Amino acid sequence: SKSNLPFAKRAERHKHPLVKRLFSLAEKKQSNVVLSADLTTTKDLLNFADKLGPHIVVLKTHIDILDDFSQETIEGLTRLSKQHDFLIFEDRKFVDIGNTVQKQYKGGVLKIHDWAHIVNCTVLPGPGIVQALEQTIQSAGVADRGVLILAEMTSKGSLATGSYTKASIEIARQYPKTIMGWVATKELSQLAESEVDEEDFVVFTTGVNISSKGDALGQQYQTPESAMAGGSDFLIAGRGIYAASDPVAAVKEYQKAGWDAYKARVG
Ligand code: S5P
Repeated sequence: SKSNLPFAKRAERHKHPLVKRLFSLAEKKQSNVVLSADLTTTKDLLNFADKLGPHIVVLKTHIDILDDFSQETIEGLTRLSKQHDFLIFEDRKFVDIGNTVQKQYKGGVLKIHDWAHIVNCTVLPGPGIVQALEQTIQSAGVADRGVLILAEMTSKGSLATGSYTKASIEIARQYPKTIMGWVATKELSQLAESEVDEEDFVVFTTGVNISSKGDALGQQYQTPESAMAGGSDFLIAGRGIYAASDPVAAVKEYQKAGWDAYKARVG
């Protein structure tokens, strides 16, 4: 399966420019770590982005949790993303009719499309949500934007299962120019019949933590090794890294665990 191919090979074969860049970045930095930078001040966010940036391929934000969001936040993130060569993923989890989602993506105070390379959405509203995001991306005429579908969730009792998850894969296949892959606990391509031989959707796995099994609000974790064994490509970790007593040591530990597991898989 495609998950046994090296990232360099997948970069070469892929048609999505941002997926190509993501795989190449991973090879260059020898990292498949996505930092979930759930910090609540601009100072902390930029500080962590600066310190941990060299070890990650993507920095995932929840821009609406900042106490002091301003243009400075975005300028800082953009500067650091260039300096340390990582992509920015705003974990916005769009879920609405297409018309509303376009306004949320392009406009408001956050202007997410201007600065986030990657965003995600659910397919609860049906395929129109992806069509809307695709239209915004295509009319802006930029090549380095992409979308992930939230195909599963890590929290206890999640309803993002079964036919919802299967529909996520089917909808992804309808929008290969825009959809990079999905956020899921494991590889899911096999859930829906494969239409294209060359298909290669990227699997981002969240709920990754080396030293904890979960939290008091229903979060459930797996280790980097189990995520990679399940067919994940990129590991999203938040508190396991930024809340560690030594976050730089922690990010290096996740980087090594993820990269060793990747190397073992591709042989
Ligand atoms: O199913 C999900 C999907 C996401 S994107 N479960 C998740 O936990 N997330 C996000 O990943 C969540 O919003 C948070 O930003 C991050 C997990 O953070 P951690 O501190 O538990 O590693």
